[in-house]
Amino acid sequence: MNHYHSYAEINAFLNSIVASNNNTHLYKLGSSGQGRSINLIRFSTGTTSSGAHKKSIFMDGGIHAREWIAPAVVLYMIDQLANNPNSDPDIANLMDKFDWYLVPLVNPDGYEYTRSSDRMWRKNMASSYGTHHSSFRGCGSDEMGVDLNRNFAYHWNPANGGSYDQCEETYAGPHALSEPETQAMAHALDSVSNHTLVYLNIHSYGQYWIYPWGYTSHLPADASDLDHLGRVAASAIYHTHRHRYTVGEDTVVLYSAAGGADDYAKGHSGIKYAYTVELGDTGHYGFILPERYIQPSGQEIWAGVKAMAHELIREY
Ligand code: 0X9
Ligand code: ZN
Repeated sequence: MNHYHSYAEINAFLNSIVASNNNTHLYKLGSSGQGRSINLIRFSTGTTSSGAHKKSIFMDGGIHAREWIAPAVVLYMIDQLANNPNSDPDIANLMDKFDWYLVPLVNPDGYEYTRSSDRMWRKNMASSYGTHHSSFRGCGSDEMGVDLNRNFAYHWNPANGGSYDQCEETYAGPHALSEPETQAMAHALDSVSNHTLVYLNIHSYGQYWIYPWGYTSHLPADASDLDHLGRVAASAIYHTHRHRYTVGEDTVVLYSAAGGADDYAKGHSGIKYAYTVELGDTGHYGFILPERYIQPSGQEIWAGVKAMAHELIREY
């Protein structure tokens, strides 16, 4: 929990948990463009007494390659659920109350590329999409790829905060869900949505806890519910290491951008509490956050998630 790990190390960690923990299961959601597995670990102590799925919380990290703290924080939460290192009775309770779904690395190809070649890479590693758009001019071998957080199928629109140009950082892809990584995530979200209350799409940086819509400044009808639960999380985060997270709607707090995972989870899958979480810091280190920040980031986000879970127990 003090290092940023390779794709292979992350998989070895997941496999070791599943081998030694009866309540866990590893699912392969799909394969990346370069053939790496996109893995989900589920923690579940079983169905409800009537045989139904428990309410679930779904979290993922690493959709953007360079945001290394995001997969690290998801791995921190996986470690807390699997090993409960401080023997916290609260974790046993939350394990029993919810099913937990965690995907530590949505974009393994891009992540490995940031480790080997270009630390600031954001997109996946899709090869050239050729001449599908008239502005195609060709770009260098390290300028391909699709911004996976512009590629989801809910009001997908490259002109809204993305780009039609595959050489750009926010290239939205040739069409919605053109990428194997977004297909895998969309399918997973759709599969669990009828019993899933919360979806967190974890990024860095800026310290924001934000909610749909990203494609429009119109608020969802239940925005006050999302705002309230976001503030519960932000308050628990603040009381951990005194870091302030800004809560609000995507376009109000950040900017307008269509095709995001949060919009898909809420608008298409129907998961009520869909958020984008931008971890620390606020810009001093930015994406290149030193490893000593992994533990405090994990601690504060896990505190936020646990507070959110408790609030939901009161309400559902
Ligand atoms: O632009 C993004 O994809 C996210 N910020 S980042 O700096 N990590 O790239 C924010 C996404 C917010 N959600 C939507 N616009 N739907
Ligand atoms: Zn991001």
